[in-house]
Amino acid sequence: MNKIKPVLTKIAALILISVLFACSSAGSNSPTGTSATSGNVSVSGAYATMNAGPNTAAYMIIANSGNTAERLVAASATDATVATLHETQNNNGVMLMLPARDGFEVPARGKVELTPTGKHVMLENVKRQLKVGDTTAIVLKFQSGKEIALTLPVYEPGSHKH
Ligand SMILES: [Cu+2]
Repeated sequence: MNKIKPVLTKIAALILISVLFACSSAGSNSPTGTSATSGNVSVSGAYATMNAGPNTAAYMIIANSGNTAERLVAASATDATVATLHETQNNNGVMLMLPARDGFEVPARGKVELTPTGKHVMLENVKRQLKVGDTTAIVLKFQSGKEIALTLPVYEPGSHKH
């Protein structure tokens, strides 16, 4: 029993590696994220990442085709207790996540990108384990009153960079 175990572990590792390769090659052909539009505001490339602990985050590009700025001021998430707007900042080499109290401005005829190293929608106290292949729903709320609902695909952290 004890002698056979390392061999089985090795085989399991080889299977795991081939599964990972299969996933990553499939991933490169699949569309990255979901999109939705409300009037002059459109969201593209939206996705969430798997939660290792109680929290995870959602990332996307928000574009504004209008002549006045829009502002993302709040979000809600079906699978999280709260969804907050956060910004990761590099403070002398220490990465800090700070609440974005004024939300995120989407400039007139411009866009804002929510990325793993910057602005993001933090999903706090996620109520279930989000796995690759799952989806999770969020709603973005803008100062103008617009709301955009998104069904986000769940990706592995770091697997989809813009
Ligand atoms: Cu955060």
